[in-house]
Amino acid sequence: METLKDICRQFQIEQPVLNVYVLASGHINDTYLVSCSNDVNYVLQKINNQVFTNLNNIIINKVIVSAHLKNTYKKTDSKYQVAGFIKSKNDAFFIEAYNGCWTLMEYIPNSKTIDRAENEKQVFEAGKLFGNFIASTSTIKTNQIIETLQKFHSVPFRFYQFEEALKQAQASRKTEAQALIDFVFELQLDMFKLSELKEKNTFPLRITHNDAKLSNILFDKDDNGLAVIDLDTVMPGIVHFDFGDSIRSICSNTVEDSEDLEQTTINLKFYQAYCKGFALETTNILTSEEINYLPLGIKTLMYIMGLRFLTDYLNNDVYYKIAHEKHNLVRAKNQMALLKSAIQYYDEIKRITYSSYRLENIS
Ligand code: GN1
Ligand code: MG
Repeated sequence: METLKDICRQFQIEQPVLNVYVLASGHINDTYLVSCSNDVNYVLQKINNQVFTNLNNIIINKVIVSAHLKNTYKKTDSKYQVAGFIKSKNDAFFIEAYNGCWTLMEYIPNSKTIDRAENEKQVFEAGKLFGNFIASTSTIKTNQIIETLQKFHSVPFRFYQFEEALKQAQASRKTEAQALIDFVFELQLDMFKLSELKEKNTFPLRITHNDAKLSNILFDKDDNGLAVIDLDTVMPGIVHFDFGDSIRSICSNTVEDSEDLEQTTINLKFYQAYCKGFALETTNILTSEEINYLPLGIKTLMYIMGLRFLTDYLNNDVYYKIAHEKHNLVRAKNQMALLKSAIQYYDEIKRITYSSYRLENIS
C-alpha cells in the first residue's frame, strides 16, 4: 500500500493520495483505483513487462489514439470520453519503479464495468461504442501506429505456438486436453482463412483495439456506453479482430471461464443488438468485403482465444494469470464450446449480419 502510494506521488498530481484499491481483473496487468482528497480519483496500472516488452512504443500508440479520440469527440460534440494520461514529475508517460513499469490515468467518474451483458441496451451500446472506435480511428494513418505485439491475431502464428507447446507438454495435461486438441486440428483449414485473406490485402488495414471485450467498456449508471478503455493493444489490424472479440465476450450466454458448457452458447438476440449498434457507426466506413467476412471473424476470434488458452495450459500457465490449476483449460473449453455454438447458428449469424448492413451478397 505504501509502495503504491509512493508510486502515485511520482506523478503530477496535486491532491494527497488517500487510498489505493485493486480495481480490475485483467489477465495481464495489475490495475488499481487511486482515491485522493476532494473526490478525485485516478487509475494506476502496473504493466506486465514480460508481455509488453517495448513499453515506449505501447505508450506512443496509446497516447496517439487517446489524443485523437479526445479531439474527435470534442469536434463532434460526442458524449463519449477518453481517459487521458497523467505525466510523471519527470515529464514522462510512465515510470519505472519497484520492479515494474507504471502508468497513471484519469478516472472517468460515475462509470462502471460489466462482466456479463445483462440486457440488449448494454449490448447495443457496446456495439455502438466499438463501432465508433473503428470509425473515429479511421482518420489516423495506420503507419503512425506501431505493431507492438507481432502477429497478435494471426492464426498461423497462434497455431505454430500451439504445436510447439504440444511437443513439450506434460502427458497428463495433454490427456486432459485431448478432445480440445482434436477439435483444434479439425477446424484448422477453415480457421486459417481470415489470416490468409488478410495477407492478400483483401481488407483495408485499420487501427484496431485488439482487446475489444465487454470488460473494456465503461458504462454510465443507465447503461449508456461512455468510454473504451485498455488501449494497450491498439495496433494496425483488420476490423474482424475487434468485431469477433466483442461477440465472443458480449454475446455469449456465459463468462469466459464458465464451466457450464451447455449454457455456453451464442445469444442471437444480443448478437442482433450488437450488430445494430456496430452497423450504425460503421455502415459508411466498412467495405462490402469486410462486412462479408464479419461472421468468419466471429468464429476465428473464438478459435484464437481458445487456442491461446489451450497453448498456455500446455505450457504450464506461463502467460495468463490463473486462479486455479485448470483455469486455462476451463477457458479454452469455454471458448471452443462457444465456437461450436457459432458454427451451429452460422446461417442465422450471417443473416443477422448482412441484414444489419442491408447487404444481400452472402459469401
Ligand atoms: C488478455 O489482460 P486482458 O484481460 O486485458 C489478452 C487478450 C485476451 C484476453 C482474454 C496482451 O487481456 O488478448 O483477449 O486476455 N491480452 C494480451 O480475455 O495478451
Ligand atoms: Mg487488455
